[in-house]
Amino acid sequence: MVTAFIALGANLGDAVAALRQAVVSINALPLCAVKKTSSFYKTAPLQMLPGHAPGGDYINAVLGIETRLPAPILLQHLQQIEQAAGRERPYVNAPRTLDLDLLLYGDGRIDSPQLTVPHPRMWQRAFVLLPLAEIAPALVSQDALTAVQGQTVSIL
Ligand code: PH2
Ligand code: MG
Ligand code: MG
Repeated sequence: MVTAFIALGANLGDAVAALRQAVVSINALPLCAVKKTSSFYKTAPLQMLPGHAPGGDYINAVLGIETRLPAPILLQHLQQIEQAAGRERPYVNAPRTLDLDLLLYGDGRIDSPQLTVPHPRMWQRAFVLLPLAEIAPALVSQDALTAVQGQTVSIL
């Protein structure tokens, strides 16, 4: 059994409903159980690539799950849930109905074309670190939180 953490985000359509449905769908996956759900956070879009319209505010959250699925299979299931929520990818970082990112898979390190774990940008993102610190405080140091304190996030 592996403890994994998944970041949820949406800024198109009914984002709160999409995240709530995602929690239900992830808990219903084979060999997966949701153990911890962070608060939902309202977050300003973080623009990581110049030249791309970031869209409106996001709703973000982080889940802690226990799973017996291998990480690549878990990722495939997460992508199917994104598709079911109407996810389209017209361009990088486009506004989205649902984004599910695998942050951590136990202490596993994965570097494949499909999947990088730990998520390579998680330590730059308050919208990931604050909800993660809420459900797994031992995983996020005070220094890590200080590094992202300029970013606007608030509990919904
Ligand atoms: N996701 C991105 C890009 N920027 N900003 C916020 N606030 N929340 C996100 O989930 C987010 C983002 C790419 O995945
Ligand atoms: Mg994603
Ligand atoms: Mg993402």
